[in-house]
Amino acid sequence: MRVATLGMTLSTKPLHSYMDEPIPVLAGTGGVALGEARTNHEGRRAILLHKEGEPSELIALAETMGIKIVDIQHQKGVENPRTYFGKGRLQDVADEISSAVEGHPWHGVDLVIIHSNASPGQLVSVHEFVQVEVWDRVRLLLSLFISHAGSVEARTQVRIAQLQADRTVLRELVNQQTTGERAGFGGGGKQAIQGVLTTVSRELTQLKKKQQKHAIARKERRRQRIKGGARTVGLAGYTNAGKSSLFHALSGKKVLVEDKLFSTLETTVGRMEMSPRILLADTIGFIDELPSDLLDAFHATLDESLRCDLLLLLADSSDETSELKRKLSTSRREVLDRNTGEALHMKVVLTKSDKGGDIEEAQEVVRTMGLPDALVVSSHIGQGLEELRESIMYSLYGPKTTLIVSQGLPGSRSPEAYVSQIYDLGIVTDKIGFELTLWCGQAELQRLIANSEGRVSIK
Ligand SMILES: Nc1nc2c(ncn2[C@@H]2O[C@H](COP(=O)(O)OP(=O)(O)OP(=O)(O)O)[C@@H](O)[C@H]2O)c(=O)[nH]1
Ligand SMILES: [Mg+2]
Repeated sequence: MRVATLGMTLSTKPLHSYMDEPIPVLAGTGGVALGEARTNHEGRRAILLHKEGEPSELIALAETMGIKIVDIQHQKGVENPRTYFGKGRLQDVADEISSAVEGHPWHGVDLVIIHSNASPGQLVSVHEFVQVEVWDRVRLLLSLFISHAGSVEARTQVRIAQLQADRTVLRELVNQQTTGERAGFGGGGKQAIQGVLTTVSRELTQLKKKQQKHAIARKERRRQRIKGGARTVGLAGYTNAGKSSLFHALSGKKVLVEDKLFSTLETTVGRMEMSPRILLADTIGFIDELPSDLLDAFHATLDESLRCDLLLLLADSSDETSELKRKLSTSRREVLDRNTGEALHMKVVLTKSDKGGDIEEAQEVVRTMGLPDALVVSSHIGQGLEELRESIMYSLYGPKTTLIVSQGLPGSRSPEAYVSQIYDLGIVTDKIGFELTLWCGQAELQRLIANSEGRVSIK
């Protein structure tokens, strides 16, 4: 069913069987979708409405999806909570879009992006003026997540976030009709929106059940790992900090690495090379001002990475000082706010040391933020990785232990059997005859010694 309202088309069609189809975009014109779903934004041209703050990150986010920001319109100081920009200025933007002929930089613009997080009312009002699709920062992120979501779990998460955002705009439309703000909007239009709202709510309920199942499965996998004596190391940090690259360098497991924001949307767990008892978790990155309901959609996946024995908080050492500070404080806040219920053991890792950033300066930023001294690494050229491995081991197991397996004593098991058990128990770094030096958990160590009939002792 389709109902034309305000130049928008509400469609109830795509709200089912989302798993095997490209995710339909209900969020579109002022948050309300237009007929066919659009998940590929490559080649689109957009105007950015900007009031304050640095726009480069949002431009990079748009570029990640292949959207070109052809112009930035600034309007400082105008307070119009209804329309974001002043009405006159919005009308100018609308006129320019509609009259741009071939050769004009605005020719082909079919998207207006609001630089900040807008209210549903602002989205609807701005759309009313410009008559092309309107996104705010949240909708830009949602569209980006949709185009990057590869797995069923990621798509479920993103779809939930998207429907929740759509619901707020739909409610605003219903509200405007009820209060009579929206003239010429017949009862049929209202019914249609309410119909979509009902379908959205129904789909949300189903998706949340599905998400719950994914979360339970994750929890169970985690429980099994812990039971098996594994220790976990989570990688966290601002988007594009180099998490997946470090994960790959330490685990050898292939994950998506791209010079794009939000390449990774879900948690991947892999074993640390040569230390299979240590599990690493790569996960979605953080970004400033991500509304909490949007991040909440990712909480199951984030939790899997953040509930760990050791958290590595990554930051790009080649970023400008102010950028580094901003990204680190956002990441730290997100990590701490997530309140995983477990004491976080955290290390800061400055990445991309081969890029020629000012490492001393970066270290100073870390220090002034009251964070522990950072380790410095390059996943590309391997710099600092050995020190990082050692430091991970030390955090997880404390100092190394040297064990001696005695050969002369009688017992039900051979010395070789104990040696092999020691290899299973921890990470052996040296072996001279029956003397083995290793990293391993104290509880496991005490158990081995107690059950060794006096054969195994600490040097
Ligand atoms: N020069 C250099 N580039 C690096 C290094 N590590 C990562 N990069 C680059 O930085 C970009 C982002 O790397 P990723 O590993 O995908 O970063 P991420 O934190 O996983 O990013 P998201 O998943 O998008 O949040 C890619 O272009 C990488 O090639 C490094 O040690 N040196
Ligand atoms: Mg990644």
